[in-house]
Amino acid sequence: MIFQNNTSLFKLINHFEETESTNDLAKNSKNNFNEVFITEFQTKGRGRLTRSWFSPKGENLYFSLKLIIENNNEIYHSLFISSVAIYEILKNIYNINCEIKWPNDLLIDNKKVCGILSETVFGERNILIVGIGINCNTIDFPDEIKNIAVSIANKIGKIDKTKLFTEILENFEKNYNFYKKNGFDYILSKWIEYSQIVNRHIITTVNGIKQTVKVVKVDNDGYIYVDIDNKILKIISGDIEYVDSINN
Ligand code: BT5
Repeated sequence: MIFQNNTSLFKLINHFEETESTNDLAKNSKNNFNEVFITEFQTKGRGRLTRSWFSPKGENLYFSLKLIIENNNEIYHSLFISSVAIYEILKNIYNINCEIKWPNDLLIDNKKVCGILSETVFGERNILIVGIGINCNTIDFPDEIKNIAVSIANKIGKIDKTKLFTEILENFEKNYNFYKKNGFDYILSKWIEYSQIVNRHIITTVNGIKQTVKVVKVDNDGYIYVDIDNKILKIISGDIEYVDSINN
């Protein structure tokens, strides 16, 4: 399979038939430039914490962007750039109604089509790894995730995943270059629009208790703030669920 790179941001696309996790390949690379690792099959695809990522052979996209970063703000910001870039391709080129779920999952009909796992390596040069899994052509998911996972094929039929990959990389570069030149504001405003998160009710765990709360704002860095008994609280990490769905 040929994965084409039309960007100048990434110097190399490293393609593997099989690997444990593309994030590990990216982590272990000694190359001193931005590059991408992509595979047909992951034997130990990872989610956040200790979760796993269902990665059947040949069907979907599993890849990691390895980016050399200049300052630490770029870590969090680049994740928003990724979800914005993927959203725009799905929506504008494939005509799929999707939404971004904080911090950077992508949902179709409230089910997950894409997950993003970021990892960092600090050293002489600091490296950000953005691991992206997109369900492209899987039709049937295993029982454990069949109620929460969806593929592009489930929505619009099978697609050419190599084409989707090239489109996403190009749009990532476009948004990334814009960000490097102009800062995070515009990317964040797009992310807020695509997630429609402000004023929405979410379920999240606060102080160990799962509760439904309303999002009141997103700050300049993309952190969300919720209203809990008239106290405003910043959510830094964790999982959220949307209570009310949007019609876009
Ligand atoms: C994520 O974790 O959503 C990040 C997934 C990142 C996967 C990519 S693939 C390329 C790169 N290499 C890797 O090893 N990883 C990255 P999290 O938010 O923790 O979600 C994981 C949870 O989503 C699991 O516990 C399941 O419930 C569910 N899940 C697992 N596989 C799924 C899939 N293919 N589609 C939708 N949901 C899935």
